[in-house]
This record gives sequence, structure tokens and C-alpha cells, in this order.
Amino acid sequence: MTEPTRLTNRQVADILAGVGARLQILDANRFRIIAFQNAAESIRNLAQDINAINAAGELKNIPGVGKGIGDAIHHLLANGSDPEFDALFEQVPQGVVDMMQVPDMGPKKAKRLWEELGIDSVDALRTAAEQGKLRDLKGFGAKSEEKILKGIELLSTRVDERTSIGVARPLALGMIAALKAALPPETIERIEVAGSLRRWKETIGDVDILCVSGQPVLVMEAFRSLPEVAHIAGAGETKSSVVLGNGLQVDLRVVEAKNWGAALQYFTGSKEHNVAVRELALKQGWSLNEYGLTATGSGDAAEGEQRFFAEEADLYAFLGLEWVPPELRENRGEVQAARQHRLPTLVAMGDLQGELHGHTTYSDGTGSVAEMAEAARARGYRYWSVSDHSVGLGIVQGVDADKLRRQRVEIDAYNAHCTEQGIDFRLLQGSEVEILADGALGLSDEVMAGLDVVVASIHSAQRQDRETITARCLKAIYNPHVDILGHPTGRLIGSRPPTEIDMERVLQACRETGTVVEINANPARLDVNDVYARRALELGCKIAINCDAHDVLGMEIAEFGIGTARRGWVTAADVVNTLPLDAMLACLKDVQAKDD
Ligand code: DGT
Ligand code: CA
Ligand code: CA
Ligand code: ZN
Repeated sequence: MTEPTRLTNRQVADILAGVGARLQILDANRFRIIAFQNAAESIRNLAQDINAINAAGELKNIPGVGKGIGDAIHHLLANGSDPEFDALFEQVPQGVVDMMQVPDMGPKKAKRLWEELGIDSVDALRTAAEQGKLRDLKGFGAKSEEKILKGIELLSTRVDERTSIGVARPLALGMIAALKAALPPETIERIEVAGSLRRWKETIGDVDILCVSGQPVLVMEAFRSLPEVAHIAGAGETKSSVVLGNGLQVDLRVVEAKNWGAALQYFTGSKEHNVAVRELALKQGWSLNEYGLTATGSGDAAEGEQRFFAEEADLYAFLGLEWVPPELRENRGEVQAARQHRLPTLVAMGDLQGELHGHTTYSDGTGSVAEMAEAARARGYRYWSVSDHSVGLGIVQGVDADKLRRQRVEIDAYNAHCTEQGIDFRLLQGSEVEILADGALGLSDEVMAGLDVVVASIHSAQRQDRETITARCLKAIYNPHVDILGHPTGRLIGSRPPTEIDMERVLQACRETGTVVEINANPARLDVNDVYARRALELGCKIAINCDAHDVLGMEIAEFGIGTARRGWVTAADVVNTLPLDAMLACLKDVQAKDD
């Protein structure tokens, strides 16, 4: 007998989600549906290998996995398939499940279209709508056909349910600028993004914008007429929702100036933070909503008495809280810290003195050494480290000892030019050394010893199991020449899950050896993420925030690294590249001490 193929976490999650979707279409018990959905989500986000958990008999300890589903997963992993699941997949075609992805198309509608008209794919749905065949169905009309076609069009341009902050932020800021430009001056008194975007979450469900204006109707009309708008999902006098060409929804609300503080607080969220603040207000005898505070009568103020706040900070102050930076508003201890007036002073864009990870034409970058240096200088940086890929990275032609020698000449020449001109800037020579599959490095110790900064990263064999990839990474961390661990989990948000690496052990080894942990600012990576960054600090690690730029515009994404760092409670003192050059270099691994 042949062994069944080993299922990955993602495959198991996909199967469970597929079962959940089919149960939805078949109108099964609601709790059973939710159980499958929760188990799928939980396994999708799991760091450990599900097969290992199964082998240890610990499936039931996975959050969201109960006894019933645990047993089913056990059989699934043992046999590679499950007869009951197979029957469900056979009964309801994947195409019908896919139809539920079309906006406004719930399981009930999908089921009726499938059963009554035999429509069993998104393509068949499009054809039927185009041919006007849906209107024959009770409850469907020409309008719903139009809506469905619009929805399918949006679906095809939509990559993921959530949008990368790297995409959403420039879009939102561009719309705000265009809105201001489209209206007579001073029509808009204040305007700001709220929601997850203001909190710098790595992905955005929808964009929330708030503004103050004496002419809300005018603002609403201008907003809905912006060129980016593909579909108007809601049009009110003070609130509109639009969907952009890429499927991203944007909500705009107009509020009164006297309510601005409370509204901005409310719509910035997170929901969890707001619940905590609202509970605190209640204890003080006030109920909190998006307009302000209303006395409940349980405190000193008379029941029904209202308080409005033009500024958010005034609201927080009224409740005895320090103003909480939006990035911290996740109910991760910030409310208590704000009460005790011990919120950290978070790292900010202006703190960065330089960067320690970026590429040039010596590997896969498109800017020359001098062009990248000029871009760094234009940002006000005092140093920038050239860290091209080492050999060992498959498709990319990396640098070897020979190429590094030639590059050093170029770097020295640029630095000599700076000295001559009295320019306070220094190019450093580094490398992004490949951590090979067995933990060996893409450059010899001798060559690395001659470099100013060494970043070590993994780009290949990322599917190794937890033990193997962790041991591989630890080997690099314990190398005395490795200064920084680059994008430690290897994830690409929305397209590649993190490796199975044991970050707890990795971070402990970084602390022990003085290896700096990178926050890679690329919005597709944001690696380490906010949670690991905070854990790194707790363990006593140092952080570097790097753009990993591959062209001259590649340094403009630094703000996403800063946003992630701030969400991880990172202060300037925790970040090595906020230090002046000499102090920064002194902070990197002390090779001398290591060799003793
Ligand atoms: P997203 O859009 O999924 O990336 O995340 P958010 O945080 O932007 O969430 P969203 O757009 O649903 O709502 C924006 C903010 O409005 C949210 O962070 C808190 C507030 N909010 C929305 N719905 C509720 C609610 O039911 N209760 C409370 N307390 N706040 C809410
Ligand atoms: Ca939102
Ligand atoms: Ca929203
Ligand atoms: Zn890189």
C-alpha cells in the first residue's frame, strides 16, 4: 500500500472551509457550520505542523477544534481523505461554493440558482445574467442581474478579502487629496482616515474616512464621483460607501465639529479597544458613543447630561487616560498603561538615521550603488548599507568575494567623495547572506569578517519542518559575523504563509547572541510582525527597521515598518538604526568578544 500524501496545514484548512461552505449551502445546523469555519481559520493561522500535533495526540488543544472535528482531522491525516467530506464535495460542486464569493450572493441564493437553474459556476452565472435568464426566478429581476454582473467584475480584480496596507493607504490618501481638490476651498474643515488604516494594521478590511464640513451633501456627491469609484454601495446625506476598482470599500462619514473627538475615537477602533474604553467610562458614570459621553446617573453628573469633545485627546483626558496612539489601540494593555500614564514614546519616522538592508545592481536591485546612496541621502539618512544577495540564492545572481571586492572600491570612492564635499553620510558595505538549506551561509566567515554589516535571511527551502528550519536559522544566528536576522518568518502577506519556524527559540537566540531582529518594512512582508516585535523587546532583543529597497523609490515604504514597530510598542531606543553611525556600529555583534 502506498502512504497517503501528507496534508499541509493549508490543505487541511481548505478542506475544512470547503466542508463549512457546503454545509452552508445545504442549510445545515448553524453551529456545525461555524465549527468548521472556526477550525479552518485556526489551522490556517497555526505555526506548528498539524501532522506533528496529530502525532502528539493534541489536535483537541488547537483553539476552535473540538472533539468531533478533531477526530475527523485525525482520520483525514491518516488516510489522506475522509468519505463523509468526499461525499459533500461530490454533492456540491466547487463552482457553487465559488458563487458565494460574489458580493450579495449568500448560500441561499447560490443554492436556488444551482437547484432551480442548474447554474454551477461563476462563469455560468455570468452567462445566465448576461442572457437575462435570472429574472425568471422568483425574487430576481433585471436589477439583480446587473448587480451580479458588477459583483463578478469586482471579484475578478479582487486578490484577497483584505487589502494590503501598502495598497490601501496610498489609495485612501489619494482620494482624500482628490476630494479636497474637487471642492471649493474650506468646504472640508477636517478630514482623516480612521479604522484599521489609522491603526496601521497590515491588512485593511475597508477604509474609514471621517470629515467635518458645513456642506455634507456637496462632500458626499464629490466623494461618490471620484474616478477610482467603481460601484456605489451606499449613498446617504452624511455617509457614503463606495467600492473601488480593486474591490476595496471606502466609507466616508461627515460629522459635526463638536463631535469630532468622539467620532474619531469611535471609528478608529479597534472594537476591542473601544469596548475597554467604554467599560471604563461606564464605571465613571458615562456611556460613550460616537457623539460623546452621556451621564448614566450613576456618577456625579445628572442623568442625560452630555459632554462633547472636539479633540480626541480631550475625551481620553476626561476619562483619566493619556492619549493613546492609534497603533496601540488593540486592547493589548494600552488602556491600563494610559491610566497609569506610562505609555511608551513610540519610534517615529524622523528617528531613523539610516538603513542596514538594501540592494543594488550588484544583485537584483535596479539602482547603482551611487544612485541608492543619493536616494538615502535625499531622505536625510546618515548611512545606508549596501547588502546585496550573496551567492546561493538560485535565480538571483548573487555577490561572491570577487564581486564584493569590486563593489568595495565603488563604495570607498563614494565615501571619499562625501568626505571631500563635507557631506555627513557614509555608505556601508554589507551583504544579505543566504542561509542555505543546511544552515551554512552563502559567504565564508573570512569574507563576512570584512563586511560592515551582515544580514542573514532565508529565501529557499521554506517548507522545511519546524525543527529543521529552526535549527537552520539558529546556526546562522550563532555565527559571530551575522549581525541581523532578515525578514525572519519569510511570509508574503496574502500569498505565502510564514515558515514553520519556532520564533520563540529564534528570538531567545537573538537576545543571547546580540543578533538584531529585522522589521522588514516592505508592506508585503512586515516581517517580523507587530506581535513578534513586541515579544522581541520583552526578551531584550534589538530591532532594525529596513526597507530592503531594490530601487531608488524602495525607501519610501519605511513608514510601513515604522507603523508595524509602533504597533509592537517599539521605542526609538529599541531600534539600532535610530543611532548615529558609530554608536550603531558599536551596537552590532562584537566579533572580537565572540572570538575570545
Ligand atoms: P477592518 O475594516 O476590518 O480592517 O477593521 P476596522 O477596525 O477598520 O473595522 P470597521 O471598519 O468594521 O470599523 C471601524 C471602527 O468602527 C472599528 O475599529 C470600531 C468601530 N466600530 C465599528 N463597528 C463597531 C461596533 O459594533 N461596536 C464598536 N464598539 N465599535 C465599532
Ligand atoms: Ca475599516
Ligand atoms: Ca468600515
Ligand atoms: Zn533583501
